[in-house]
Amino acid sequence: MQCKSIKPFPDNFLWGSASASFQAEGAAHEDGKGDSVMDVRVQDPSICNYEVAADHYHHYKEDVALMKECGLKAYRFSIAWTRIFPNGNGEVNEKGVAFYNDLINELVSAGITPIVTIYHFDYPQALVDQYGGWLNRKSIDDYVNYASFLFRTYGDRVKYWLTVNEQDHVVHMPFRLGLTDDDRHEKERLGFLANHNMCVAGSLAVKACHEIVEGGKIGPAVCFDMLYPTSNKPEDGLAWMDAMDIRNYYVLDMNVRGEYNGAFRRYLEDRNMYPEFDPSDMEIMKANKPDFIGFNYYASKSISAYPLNENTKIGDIEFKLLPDKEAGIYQVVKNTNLNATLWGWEIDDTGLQCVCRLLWDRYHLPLLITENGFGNKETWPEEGILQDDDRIDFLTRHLHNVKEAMNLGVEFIGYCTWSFTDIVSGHSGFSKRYGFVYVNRTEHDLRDLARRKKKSFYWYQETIRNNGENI
Ligand code: BGP
Repeated sequence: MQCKSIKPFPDNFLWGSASASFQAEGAAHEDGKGDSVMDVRVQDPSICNYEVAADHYHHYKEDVALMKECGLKAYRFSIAWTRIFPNGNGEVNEKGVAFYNDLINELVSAGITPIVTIYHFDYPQALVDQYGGWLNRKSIDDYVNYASFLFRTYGDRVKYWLTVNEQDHVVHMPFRLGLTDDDRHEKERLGFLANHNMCVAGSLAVKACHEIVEGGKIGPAVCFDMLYPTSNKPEDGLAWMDAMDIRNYYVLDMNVRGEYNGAFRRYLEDRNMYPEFDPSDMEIMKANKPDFIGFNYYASKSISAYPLNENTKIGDIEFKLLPDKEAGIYQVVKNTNLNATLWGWEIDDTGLQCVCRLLWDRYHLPLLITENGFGNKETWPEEGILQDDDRIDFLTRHLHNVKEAMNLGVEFIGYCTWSFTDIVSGHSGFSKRYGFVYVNRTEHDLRDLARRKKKSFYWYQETIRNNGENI
């Protein structure tokens, strides 16, 4: 709604930026680090791998100094599980432990609050080899042991923790689970089994965090696209509701309410994908609620009904990375009202306000926006600095919607842009940049990896300085 006036951001609002270990650090085989599923995946050779990335492992002091100069209040990063436990379990790698101690100390002395993601896609390959990874219940113990080790080691300085990044995506991305089988339906079934085990593991990590970290707060970091019904046809409204339950709410409903929502459960049962488990699992989830909801927001999607016809049957799915058409339920269609990034991600700042309000209404937990950003193709100009006005516009509009949601009563902990420096994109290597700071390398030419401040760096610096008054 349009309000008469708009209240400012609170003084303790965490203005942050985010990254993930495998996308930022590089040093993929240095100082005893073990392989993760991201290191061993087979990918398009035209895209860079994670060997060097933005070389944050060797540039972390410089990067933190730039964060300090920008005025960041928080930095969200993930710990590479295989730097701490190269085999996923067993022996600790002291050099890996030392790296994160140094990084955390550097942040704390720069006055920047660390927000740590325990697991962001880079699952230990050794656990896949040992017992099948997330498909096996042993994975729950190994995750909880690893998380507890982090709480004991860093919990004196780290008070904000995130359990799993984008679990709702991981379960649909077989290679991130270490699965190589070709049968996509079977992979979906296994994905939902992994989902269940991750939910139990995440809830036990919430418990451990509360027991070990004094004043610790912990929550999930899901991906939450806004979905809209494409038209006012009732069947599109119904398809939208189904899609919200089975694409968007299902992980949070397990994390926060300790339940499979009705539509999600029926969806799994109809497709023989509902996992077998002991009812005590749901008690674990119910008893260990997160303290906040972390979510990544990039885009919205438009949803239409997709009724069965003579060529389709229940269980048929078409994928575009994630399920795109679910026979008998819904399909994702292009939203002609929105512009999109070069990669087709529909840009929708209003959608962010909608998501904030939906999540607040459903769960009544404070929100931490763990990622939001604009990916673009960028090259450093011959003269002057990179004028990334599109990014400034994108972030300004999205932040304005956060401010509006706040004015309507939604509680926030903070907001992290994706990303601070350019880092490797999840699917597009170094050709898709998100940072305030340009990293001088290309897909396969490492150049000097020098850091250069883009125009948006100064915009964010000013925004933080005036606590979002310009938003
Ligand atoms: C999120 C992931 C991040 C990051 C981001 C941008 O889904 O949590 O790790 O990759 O998306 O995506 P991409 O790099 O594919 O543009």
